[in-house]
Amino acid sequence: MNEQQLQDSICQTLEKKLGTTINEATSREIYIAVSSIVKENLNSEWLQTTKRYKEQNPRTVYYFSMEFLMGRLLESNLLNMHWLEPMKAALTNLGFVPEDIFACEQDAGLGNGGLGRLAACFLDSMASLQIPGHGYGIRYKYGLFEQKIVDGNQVELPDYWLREPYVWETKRPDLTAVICFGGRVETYEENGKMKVSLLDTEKVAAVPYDVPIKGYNNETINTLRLWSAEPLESEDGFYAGDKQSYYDHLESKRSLERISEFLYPDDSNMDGKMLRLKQQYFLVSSGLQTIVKLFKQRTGHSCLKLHEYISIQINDTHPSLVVPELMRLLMDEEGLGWDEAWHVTTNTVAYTNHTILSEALEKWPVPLFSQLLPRIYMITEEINERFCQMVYHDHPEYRSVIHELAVISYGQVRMAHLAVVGSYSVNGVAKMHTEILKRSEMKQFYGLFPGKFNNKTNGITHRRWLMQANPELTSLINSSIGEEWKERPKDLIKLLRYSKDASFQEKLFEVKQFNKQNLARYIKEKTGLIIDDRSIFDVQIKRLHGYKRQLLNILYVINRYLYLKDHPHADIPARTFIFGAKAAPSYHFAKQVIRLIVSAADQINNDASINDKIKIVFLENYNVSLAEMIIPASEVSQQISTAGKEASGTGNMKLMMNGALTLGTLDGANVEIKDMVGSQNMFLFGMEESEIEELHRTGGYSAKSLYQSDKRLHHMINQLHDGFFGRDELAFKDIYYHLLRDNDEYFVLKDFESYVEAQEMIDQTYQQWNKWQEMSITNIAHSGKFSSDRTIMQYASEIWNISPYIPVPAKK
Ligand code: T68
Repeated sequence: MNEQQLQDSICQTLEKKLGTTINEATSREIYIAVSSIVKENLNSEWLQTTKRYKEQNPRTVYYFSMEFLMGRLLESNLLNMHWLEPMKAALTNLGFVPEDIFACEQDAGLGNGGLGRLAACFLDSMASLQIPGHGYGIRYKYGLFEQKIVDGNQVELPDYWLREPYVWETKRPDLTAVICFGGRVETYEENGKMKVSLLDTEKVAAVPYDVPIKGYNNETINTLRLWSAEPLESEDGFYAGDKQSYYDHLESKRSLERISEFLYPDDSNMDGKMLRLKQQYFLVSSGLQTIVKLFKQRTGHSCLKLHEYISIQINDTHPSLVVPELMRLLMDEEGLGWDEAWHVTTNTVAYTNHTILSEALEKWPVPLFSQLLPRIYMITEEINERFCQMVYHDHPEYRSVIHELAVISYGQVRMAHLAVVGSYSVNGVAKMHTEILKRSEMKQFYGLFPGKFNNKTNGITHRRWLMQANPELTSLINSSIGEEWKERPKDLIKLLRYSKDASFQEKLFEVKQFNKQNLARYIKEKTGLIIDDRSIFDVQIKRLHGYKRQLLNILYVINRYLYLKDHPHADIPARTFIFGAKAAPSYHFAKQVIRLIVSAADQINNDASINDKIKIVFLENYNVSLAEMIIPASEVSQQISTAGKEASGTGNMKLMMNGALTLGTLDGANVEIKDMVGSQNMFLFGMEESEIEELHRTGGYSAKSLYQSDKRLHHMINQLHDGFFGRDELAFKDIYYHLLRDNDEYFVLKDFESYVEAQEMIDQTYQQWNKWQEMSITNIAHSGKFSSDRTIMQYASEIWNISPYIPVPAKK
């Protein structure tokens, strides 16, 4: 549709569907009108894709994830439909600001951070590459909490994102699955065969809500299917009046609905909560039931061939129950024998690992697991038994460590072991991460199954993170190297020709200024703080965690402040330090770091004696939409995790693609950024992973002696204890103890000096205007490698054995 047609359509929709006119409509009503026009258009193409998949029955991948951090969908749908420009024009003609209309959409925040956002980028890439691939997740009523800062502390508010109807979803009650919890297992013989039945279970309905995932510049629309727990109505809808009282009956119905009520806000500490295990089984069972049913309908084959048509990629261990649940369905429902079912299962499931932090490895206590899922537990025990037998007989070299490898050990079910044993592929998310898995965390499994292990370096969709978030940079790129890069992001490399081009540099600078002004306006609106748009915009935006070392950043800022107080006329450029970070509600240390950042901001932003050389901004409620505004305006990208701890990182890629320069350690995908741009185009610092390993091995680090011998550190750290920045004394004593008493687990003090040097390099380089622009262009030019299109192509060819769909040209 062109601009005029869109305008007419908006006016008509307002009248017919919303009973209002263009003159009276609120922004929200305009948003509803526009998104329903878009949804209607998607629906017909969606049907076509589904029909095609039904007819051709291509090999399909299902991406199982407890998290999909989708953010807003209107703008990305418009972009992928090629309607973005005409729609913006239509809205402008009608007297609205397009960005204000887009902002009426609630973020779908069904994820914690990188892992959830990766799943969303992958959906975009699968559809854009025409790969038959669908997402299966949970339709949480409450997404990740909304963060507010009250009196310097993080406060969590519920994110009731479904308060208003969600335009993009379609409820599919016809595809409802029934999920059974608890009960008891009975075995009996029938025609000489062992049969199993599960009795007296608690049942809940899993109702799917489908969201269309539109590919860029093509006609493919895949599906994100989100399952919602609803009470299972008896056929006539009445209460049958058995053992329970009517009120108990209602009460237990309510408790079943709670299964899909909220997303767990933990990004690493997996403290075994019964409800979370319920959620995991709920997702896995509803997804698998549907897949098996559809497979039989479409192919008419027995499930013996399931793996020839289907791959299931599990996003971390959270959906590992696919292994025993698929075994259950194949054996108990489809009548396959153990060996047949095991062959199918272990050729269907592929597992992605996202972390090596031991506290994030999921384990479930046997009593909890076996009570909630008795049949699944039986199968898991059998998997464990057979696996241990196999190791004992076939790998005598591992006999002495069988207990370390076992799926069930020390009274716990270990989900990572279940995932490795029950899958045909295990991948890490960056080269370095995969190497660490092979070399240390999963060394023994790698010894047993070397062929399963592979690397798939993460990526991000350049459509959302460049074309949508940064239209000004997109136009600049188009006008210099054409538009092929949009479908072949590696073509961004052609920008290298312009790295020293004065006119291109000037234009790039203008684009950055434009985006910085935009962000500065937002900051003023939200916080009242006035930011100098010529200062360096230095950002660290990610979940708050010890290993990500926001503490190192803020300690450095404090140090810079103390220096400026002593040297008010020092010739260093003004810097704005921007933070966005949510802390898990129960993560006390992380919350103290937020408090420290906010307290330092309070003091430093209001100290006139440093001539506005430092501003600190803590932006509340960091989420996808906020990221879309911050990233295009960023100049320094802080990726400063303790080496060996960040599996990959994806913010590093988004920022680089928007021209920010990385201040980072050699960790996760930073290593591959360095391989692309060279260390001369980044600011690297800190110990390398091997050095840290060595320190761990030798026990050769004492944070206390460093503190005692380094005057600068001594002075700064004492202030944490003495309450200089606190509202009360001892406000930051836990940070103080973390550093000194607990020996600085993440080597903040150890890396401090090297970090300061890298920061000084940034100050110097920023003052060499041309050099900075050249480095920035070089980073953008090399960022094509980090498009999730590349990642998905690798998953498709190396794990899923799926080729992109290439439509047959119509006959003339
Ligand atoms: C992140 N993991 C990695 N986990 O930390 C990051 N965990 O390095 C990587 O780039 C990203 O995954 C994508 O691969 C997470 O985001 C979680 O959010 C999480 C959620 C629940 C439980 C455990």
